[in-house]
Amino acid sequence: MMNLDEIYIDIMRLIKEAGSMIRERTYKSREANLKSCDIDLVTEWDQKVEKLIIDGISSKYFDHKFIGEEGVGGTKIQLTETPTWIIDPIDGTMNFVHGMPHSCISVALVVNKITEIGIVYNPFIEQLFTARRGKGAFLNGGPIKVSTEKELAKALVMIEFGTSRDPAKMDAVLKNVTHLTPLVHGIRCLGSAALNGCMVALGAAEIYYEFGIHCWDIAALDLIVREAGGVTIDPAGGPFDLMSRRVLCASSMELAQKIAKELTQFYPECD
Ligand code: LIP
Repeated sequence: MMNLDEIYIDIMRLIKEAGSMIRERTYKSREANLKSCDIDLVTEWDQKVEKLIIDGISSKYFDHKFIGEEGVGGTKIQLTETPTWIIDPIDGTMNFVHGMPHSCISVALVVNKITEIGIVYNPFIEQLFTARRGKGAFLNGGPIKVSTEKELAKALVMIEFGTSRDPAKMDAVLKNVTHLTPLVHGIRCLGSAALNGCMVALGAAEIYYEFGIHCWDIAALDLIVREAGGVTIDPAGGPFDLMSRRVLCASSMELAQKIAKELTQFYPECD
């Protein structure tokens, strides 16, 4: 029998430790290595944070599995019924490298393919978003709720440009910006998928969508948004698939379906 209360205390301790580790580093070095292309970055701190969390959890929970952005756990991306931690050690690595204080640690625990815990922690401006299934969503311990706005014309929409220079993908991104700009209240981009989603949970924005993200970018935000009263669906309007590399979250299903109808779709290869 899993003791989720105890697991939650353990992961919070590790995330706080990881946050203290990276908080000091952001302005000190702009060094980064490249992954899939010149805008897909990794720093030594991404790897250190992922290792700290995996080592900390696996020293106590021997059967837990890990899907981490940096592959420190060595496992390939495969979501099974086994308790699995989905970890983005630094979401918003580009921001981190530039010293822009919008990066976070994003961690979710998925058991039997159901997300039980979601945590997004921005240690640079001390924003800790947390959710446990069925228990609501919180910012720094205080409950948060999505916005009640139902009009697309009054909705603030979080978007991203992503970490790929694939021309087909960029074409879809830019078409959407051009098409949506006159239809919505405003368009914003924080440079972190997880923090964009948390803005919807907080009620500070109504919509966030992206094509090309990975499961580690969105696993935690999905639970946080739903626990704050919002929805997460596929950007074409169907059910959300964590491994599809497509996400649309919104403060209501009504608003989610309204924007889904307006989007030029892009279908990346799945995780
Ligand atoms: C990135 C996000 C960025 C999003 C990319 C990617 P990384 O994660 O922060 O906002 O557009 O799709 O998910 O590489 O910084 O962890």
